[in-house]
Amino acid sequence: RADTAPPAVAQAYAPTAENLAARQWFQDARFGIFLHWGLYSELGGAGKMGIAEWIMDENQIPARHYERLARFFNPTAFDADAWAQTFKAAGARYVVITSKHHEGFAMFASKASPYNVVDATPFHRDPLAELAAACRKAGLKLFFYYSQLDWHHPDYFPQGTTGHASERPAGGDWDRYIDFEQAQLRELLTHYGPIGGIWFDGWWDQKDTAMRDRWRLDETYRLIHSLQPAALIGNNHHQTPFPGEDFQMFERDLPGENSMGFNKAGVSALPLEMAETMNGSWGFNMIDDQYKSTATLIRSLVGAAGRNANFLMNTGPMPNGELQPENVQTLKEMGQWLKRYGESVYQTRGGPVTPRPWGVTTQAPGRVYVHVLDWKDGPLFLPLTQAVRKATLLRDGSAVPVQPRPDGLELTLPATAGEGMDGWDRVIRLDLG
Ligand code: FHN
Repeated sequence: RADTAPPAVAQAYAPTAENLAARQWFQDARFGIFLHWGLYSELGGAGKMGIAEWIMDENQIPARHYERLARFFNPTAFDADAWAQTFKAAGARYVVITSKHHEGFAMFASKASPYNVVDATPFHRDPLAELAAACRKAGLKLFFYYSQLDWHHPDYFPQGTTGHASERPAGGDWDRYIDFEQAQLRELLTHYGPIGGIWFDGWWDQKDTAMRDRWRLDETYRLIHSLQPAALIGNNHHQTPFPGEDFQMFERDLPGENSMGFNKAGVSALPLEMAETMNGSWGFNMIDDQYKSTATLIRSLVGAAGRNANFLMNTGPMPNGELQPENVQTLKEMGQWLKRYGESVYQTRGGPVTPRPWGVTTQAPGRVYVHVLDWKDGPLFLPLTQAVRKATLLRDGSAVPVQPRPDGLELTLPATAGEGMDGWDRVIRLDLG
């Protein structure tokens, strides 16, 4: 079967007015923070391949041994308000946190399984409840990541394509697993106030098995939308969106690019999002110090906006519950850039000019922003035929000479790129009309 065929159970879906409004909000937001936090965070990426949150699979740790990590999970320095303030100052408008990753451990109070942060750890606190309250106070929307793949639940059977076979039970009741998943989603959608949405991952684990059509996606999506119609559903299945989904994400790729080898799906008409790491890992990785520079991350944010997509940037909290200091510094710098240049990103849409080798454009009513990311010298041609009333360099408001051409216009860029953060993206604002 073709990878892109929707699952057989899919039915038609008509989003509600609240949901459509939430999609607009989502697109206006443009910048979110992703958090991978779980038992794996304690081990700091010391697995065979260093993908921190995959250590259970990488090292083939049997569930009965891995479970012991819960006894030591005690991130007493976790301060949800401090996190929310850091994200807010970075210019983010929403937060997505792992409520359960592939390891199967619930980072929230769950009656559906004792394998959760409140019942199984000495911490006994519900970090998602604390974060929900802090985000609400700070004016950030909170989304929950939820892994459909589960290396711990005995009914997650047969094992899928990830290969985590170590001491897995040799049988299981798949429908019981889906009931469990839905029970946890019900908890997430009823105990934390209005949430931004559910960010699914792990469906791909069973895409090549007989279980592919047995996820009961329709039922699960209907449950979510009936509990919170405005909650947006996205599923990182790397395929063209299925009915019932409200946005499409691309993992570590700008929409339409496929440098990772698994984002083969076409770009849909739904709101878009690109998820990216700050070093090479999603979960906290103490041995990976290949941090991307602030300039690189801003360029990804701008590249995403120019392709009409949000930028969801990940950080992996440390075992004590604090954010990594290296990441906090970068977040601060992103906030400084967004303070100056935010109008060219927030509440814009991609275009009107399609992405070019030199950069991208974003637009808002009556305005176009030209983001010049790579340019050596000479005039820059823009295939834009609308009349331009005024062209200004956003960094200091100085006028940019515009020369009309029959098929567009030519901009004369300043001879030098700006200093420091002003040099990451030369933004020119065109006022139309
Ligand atoms: O396997 C996961 C991975 O650990 C991480 O959560 C990323 C985030 O987009 N998604 C999965 C791979 O597609």
